[in-house]
Amino acid sequence: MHVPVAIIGAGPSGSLLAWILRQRGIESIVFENRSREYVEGRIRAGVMEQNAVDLMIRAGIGERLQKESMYQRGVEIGINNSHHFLDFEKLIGIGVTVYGQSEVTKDLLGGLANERHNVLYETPVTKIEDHHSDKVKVTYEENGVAKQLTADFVLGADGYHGASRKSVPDGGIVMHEKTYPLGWLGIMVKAPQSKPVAFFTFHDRGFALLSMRTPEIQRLYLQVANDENLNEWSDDRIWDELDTRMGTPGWELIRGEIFQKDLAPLRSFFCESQRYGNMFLVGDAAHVVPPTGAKGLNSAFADVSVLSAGLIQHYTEDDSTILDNFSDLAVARNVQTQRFSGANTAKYHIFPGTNSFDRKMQQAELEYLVTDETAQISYAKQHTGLPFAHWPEL
Ligand code: RFL
Ligand code: PHB
Repeated sequence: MHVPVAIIGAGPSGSLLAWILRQRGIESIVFENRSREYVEGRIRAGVMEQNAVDLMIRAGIGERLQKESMYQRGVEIGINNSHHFLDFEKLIGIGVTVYGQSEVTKDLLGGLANERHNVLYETPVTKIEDHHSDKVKVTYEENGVAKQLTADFVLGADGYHGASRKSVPDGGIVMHEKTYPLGWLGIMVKAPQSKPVAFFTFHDRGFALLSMRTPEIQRLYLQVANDENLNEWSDDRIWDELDTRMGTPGWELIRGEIFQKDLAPLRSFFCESQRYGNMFLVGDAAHVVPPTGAKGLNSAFADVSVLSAGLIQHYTEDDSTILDNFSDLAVARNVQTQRFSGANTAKYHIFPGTNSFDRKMQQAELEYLVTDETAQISYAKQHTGLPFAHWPEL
């Protein structure tokens, strides 16, 4: 069998690519290692940039997002228990949107299912070969049986641990990586909102973040070690630690039932090229950022915007200009996102080996940010997201 486009991974990147291409009549098949329920239930990102929101809306899959998402006009920053509001809306006329990644994937995978799109769940891709030919070979495992097809293009949207990037021979793509001895202990909580915006805190006991998913469901994080034992964190210990790092007189962090606890180790990683022959890499397959900047899902959607624009131009106008520029455009944006996410991580976290001088400089950096309007404008522009280089014609 030969298909125009084989997409590996049905996370946000792969499912949005399949959805957009489908709107323009470009046929694709999607391979997903896990079940649909698993992908839809994966609690991850929560904050979307306006461009990511607009892409969903333009693609005709943003109806529920427009109804149920929560717009936020800025963020709050805590510096050793004093709270400061940065009003992005006032500074640059734009805020961010809260809509859980699990809602994004439910919308996209639901949309694809309604249109009977070919998404093969629990069907891992095991091998990709002949990247430089116009028949890239994909081997996958369906019900335990190895099968093969060929494609004009393979889109590697299979996340950091996926098969697509690993299929590139050594040296085929230059990669850069930094791991941190830090993790985020995340909780999902049934409780009303304690603040109308996300709250990032710098504290002598480490970083903490208050975010949200819906008016009734809150998402909170604590900086811990990357190999932290979650069994040592009772609900009471988590709440007490959050209170210590976030609390201030006159404000109360509202507690509630914790219905999920998870640990996310922090990582920075990117590929210097997002193309190898006729295979393109998008989203976490090509780059991972520490979550402090809320950029992972948004960078994935920026990649998808340019790549889908390129594939649509290629198939409908027989013009490969955008496709041929995809990798350079994607990498240029993603390097900037790495810089912002890394710098934002460095502002707040306590790193092993950090001394009192380093901590005072971190604090001074944040104090400058919360008092200087020029610094705030620059921060707001980066937090709310860089432009997308191309948009698909829909
Ligand atoms: P995903 O979501 O990892 O999806 C890849 C899919 O590929 C499948 N797969 C395979 N399928 C077939 N064959 C194989 N061999 C395969 N190998 C893997 C996997 O099962 C999976 O379904 O990558 P994608 O689509 O590129 O999406 C990226 C985002 O998930 C990620 O960047 C964000 O979640 C990052 N992130 C955040 N991003 C934001 O923009 N805003 C946020 O607020 C935000 N918060 C976060 C985050 C990530 C976090 N963690 C857990 C790392 C908060 C956290 C805690
Ligand atoms: C989240 O809501 O999960 C979230 C918000 C902001 C971040 C990271 C994660 O920077």
